[in-house]
Amino acid sequence: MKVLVTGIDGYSGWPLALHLLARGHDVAGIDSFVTRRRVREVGSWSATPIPPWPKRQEAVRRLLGRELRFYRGDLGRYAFVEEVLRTERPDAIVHLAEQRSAPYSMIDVHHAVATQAENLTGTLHLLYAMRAHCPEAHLVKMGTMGEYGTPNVDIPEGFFEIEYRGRTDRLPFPRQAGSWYHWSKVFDSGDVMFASRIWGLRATDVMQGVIYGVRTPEITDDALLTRFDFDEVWGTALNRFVVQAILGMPITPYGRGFQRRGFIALEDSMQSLRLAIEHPPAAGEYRVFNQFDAAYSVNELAERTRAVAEEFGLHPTIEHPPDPRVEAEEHYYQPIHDHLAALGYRATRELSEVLRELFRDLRRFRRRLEAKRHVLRPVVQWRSGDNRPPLAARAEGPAPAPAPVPAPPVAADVPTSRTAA
Ligand code: USQ
Repeated sequence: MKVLVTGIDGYSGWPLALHLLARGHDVAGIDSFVTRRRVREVGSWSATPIPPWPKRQEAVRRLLGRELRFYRGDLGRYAFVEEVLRTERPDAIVHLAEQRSAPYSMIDVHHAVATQAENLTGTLHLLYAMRAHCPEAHLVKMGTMGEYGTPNVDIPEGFFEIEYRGRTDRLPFPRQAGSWYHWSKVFDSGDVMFASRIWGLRATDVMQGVIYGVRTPEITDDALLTRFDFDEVWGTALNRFVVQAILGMPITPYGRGFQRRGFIALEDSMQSLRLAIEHPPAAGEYRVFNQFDAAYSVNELAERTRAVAEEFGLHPTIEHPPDPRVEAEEHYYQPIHDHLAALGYRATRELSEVLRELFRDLRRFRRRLEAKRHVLRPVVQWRSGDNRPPLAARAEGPAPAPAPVPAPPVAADVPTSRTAA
């Protein structure tokens, strides 16, 4: 199939491109490199060194023997989106090109507005351009499990049957997102559902859990590594916990730590997206997949990380900083996830196994982690309307260490006629 991946330079976009190429699909990608810039904005970098784009493209040619077509540009420019869709006429579009960090969206009013304006604009531009140039294509839209929040009932896959005052209907399940970022995905979901209805587009809305890990089978060489963020703003829970353990810092489940989320390994997330692409819905159908493997509390993640760290001779402690977010720290959590299994999805990676792989991989990049250890500490507070001052202070890094005082020479350093001889 001919697949267009928006956000191809990102954490999931890049391994997805490799995975699809390895499976014989024809892949083109779009990116504006905005994530690279925004990670620098908060004073951080990817643990894995990410080469400039032409080198990535060249590595694909050399190691996979495949061509990867690329369009540099911003989905905020409709003329650009139209031009790419008119040229490519893809069978499927996997839309990953969105601001993906909840803490980033909570920094201040400008980051909140940028997140929602960019995410909604990009999705609407894609929907309109699809209608005009490839109405038969299938949109696989990256949403998030966080759209649902943490209701005190089971979470269905998008829709549920409800009886109210003696009448029944099949309605979208209520969304109760927990950040401006997560709300942008809720609004996107409404737009994609509506476009499918009025224009007969086919769409899969992927309610993605938290992804973890850095490796997929296609990443056979360091030149093919995907990015790995670990700072407070761009790094996700488990990825951060491993880095904390490697750096000898306490592992930080926020607050009481009983908040549960759905998690999925990077490799299995790629498998799920490919299955969605290879099994498109009917024209006019809008379907929702809850995409995660297993639910864990952040306390459980911290314990599992500590146990694997011990195997590597590390002895991290676990600390509970006050939760910078506004979220339930203990709650019911039972999402249903049957749709992908019905397409043949089977989890291939187990949490502790991926943890071991992470420790092995990341210890090689320890110096890059060390250089940025100060960006692990959480400073973006959900309750604050302006987190720029503490963020700016932290981005500058720790105060330089005072110049070392030269130590007096110890006896063995003092040349004597005997040692000098
Ligand atoms: N958390 C900690 N300690 C940390 C970091 C996070 O306890 O050091 C907690 C958070 O408070 C939260 C949970 O871990 O309860 C998950 O946070 P996260 O930063 O790992 O992930 P989140 O902000 O929810 O967002 C990530 C991705 C986002 C994706 C989402 C899926 O950044 O793009 O949409 O996971 S989901 O969580 O299912 O909404």
